Amino acid sequence: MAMKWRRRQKLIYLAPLVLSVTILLAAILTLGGSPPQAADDSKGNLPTAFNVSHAKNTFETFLVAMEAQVDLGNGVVATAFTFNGIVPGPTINLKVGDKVVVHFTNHLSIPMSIHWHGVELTNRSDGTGITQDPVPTGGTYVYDFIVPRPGIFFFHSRIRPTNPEFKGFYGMLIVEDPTAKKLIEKKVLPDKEHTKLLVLGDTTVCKTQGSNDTATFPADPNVPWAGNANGAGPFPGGPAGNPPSPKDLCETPRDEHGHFVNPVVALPAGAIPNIQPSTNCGSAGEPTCPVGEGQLVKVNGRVPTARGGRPEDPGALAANPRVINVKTGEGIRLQVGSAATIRYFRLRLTCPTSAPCVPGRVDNMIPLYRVGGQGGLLDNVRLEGGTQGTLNTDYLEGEILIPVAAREDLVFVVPQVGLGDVLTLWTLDFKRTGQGFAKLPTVPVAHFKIVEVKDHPKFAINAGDPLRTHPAVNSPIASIKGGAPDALLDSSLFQPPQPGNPSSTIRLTAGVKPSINDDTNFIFDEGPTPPTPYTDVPHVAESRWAAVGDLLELTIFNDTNAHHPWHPHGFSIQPVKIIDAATSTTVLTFGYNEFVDVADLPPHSKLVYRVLLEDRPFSFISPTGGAVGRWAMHCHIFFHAALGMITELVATQ
Ligand SMILES: [Cu+2]
Repeated sequence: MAMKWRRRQKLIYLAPLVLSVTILLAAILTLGGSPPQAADDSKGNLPTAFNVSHAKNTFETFLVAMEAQVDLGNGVVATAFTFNGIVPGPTINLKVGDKVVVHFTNHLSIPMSIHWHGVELTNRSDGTGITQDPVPTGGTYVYDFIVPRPGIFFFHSRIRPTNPEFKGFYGMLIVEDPTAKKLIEKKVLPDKEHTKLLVLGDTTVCKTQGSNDTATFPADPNVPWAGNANGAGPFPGGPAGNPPSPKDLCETPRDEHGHFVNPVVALPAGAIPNIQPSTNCGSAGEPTCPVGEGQLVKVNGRVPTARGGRPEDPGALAANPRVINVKTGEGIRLQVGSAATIRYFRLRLTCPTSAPCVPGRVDNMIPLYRVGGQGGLLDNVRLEGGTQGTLNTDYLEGEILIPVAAREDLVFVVPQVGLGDVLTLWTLDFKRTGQGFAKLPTVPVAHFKIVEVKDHPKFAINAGDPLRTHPAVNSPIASIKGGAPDALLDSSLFQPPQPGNPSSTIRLTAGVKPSINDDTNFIFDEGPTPPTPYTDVPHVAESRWAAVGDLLELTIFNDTNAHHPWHPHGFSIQPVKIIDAATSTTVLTFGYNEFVDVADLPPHSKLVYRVLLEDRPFSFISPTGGAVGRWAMHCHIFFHAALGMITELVATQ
């Protein structure tokens, strides 16, 4: 009780500080002639959030939503939506069990929120249109929660998220795995100095009116987003024509709801266009529905340096390249997260030339080992890709697929190559869509330059190596795959009855629009007018109901031709298996335990997962909260969710 009182006192004292810090930040970050640099120079070190609390295990900070001019590199200056003036926003570094208090102020012209993606937090801090009212321009909201699980997480708006995230409104939240320190000591993992954060995204920036391109990816040897000159996707002639083009988006702009702006006023150079489709897209007088990937790949807020050639045969780097310096034989840990709205990143690390550089390999690939990601470290090191079970993953073993909103913790060993050589991490096209490849050019994501050659490798890693099962830590991930699961509640039996579906299978459909079981009615935070108060948002026929404490086994049936990154809020899941929907054959059994919050759903398949509806502390500042409440579940390709591929899990006492 004493602690609670002290907390309240402290927050009261902080109230004037919130205002002054907000004004100060806005002043610092909007004054001055030249635009500020993006958050970093693509070297994998990002600015961190400042902790104003001196209380033990407490992290208290301020985030301000604001427009800012951001230098994306290669001469591109964009007007971005930012947290505190930078893209990505400041990284929040935490330990398991930390209490987090974030004072959020919205200085953007449209309503915002913050969703703490993947964090199993108290319901009032989930940041969706069913847990809070949107924070209006000039408004504030205090988010508070405890982080119960390690992992790489991120934060973004969940009030009409498509446009804000495309414009740069995201940041990373990293909860250190408690076993990492010991594993670093044992040289199982690279140390902090050799750990780099790569925050991936993409965007489109308008050029001067009349000069925007009709092709989505114009060939230009000086910029890495260009098509043919720097290695197009697998399509001869390049991926031109994948709608909508920057010309469409910038010269016939849409408003934040996806409707054409009337009268038409082309966006100025540097503007980032709205890509959110209207709910009536495709009908007469409405823009088309498809929303292409952004024209520019961004890594830590910067467009990576261009490189000629292609992954199989890397060419010359552009002048004055931004590189991460490495030494041969070192282990490098990459913590990679995606804040893209649509794009799947398929990452491959390559040798300096077409010649193999890793002993035992006949190609020029350097394998990326997965040591963890969304739920902290794994029990054992994994190689992903290739054929897993009998599932063809459509990417090569040793590559890594980063679906929308996924995060992965990767390690590679710098091979014995020459001084000055450069390894490149590329993103290649992936068969994400119903038509196959997304028709995206292959471009670099990061470059690693050899600045010292050492004779003997000092770091080694192999698939199967123990991590959390290492004797030094002996802390394997708990399994929730055993035991009989509980049934969902039948809300038709409630007094009074509530809309809902007690089936444990949730079917993703794409008949008229992306939807759940062809029900496109549940659009709680992307529609033209999100209902307020948020408590008035109705439940729908596809709502699922369950009691806190229950162990559920849910099946997500992807009854469409495309991949969808499925994201249940509030409770991390453990994937059990993937079933081929046509033959009912299990094609992949997850033979290891991992907690995740985004799972890729291959086309025409069923993902079976377990989820334990664990309770958690109420909010420090509000008596409501805990695990009880409404938790969104949706495809994380936001425009799919916006059009109806979204529903909710209602957790009751
Ligand atoms: Cu989707």
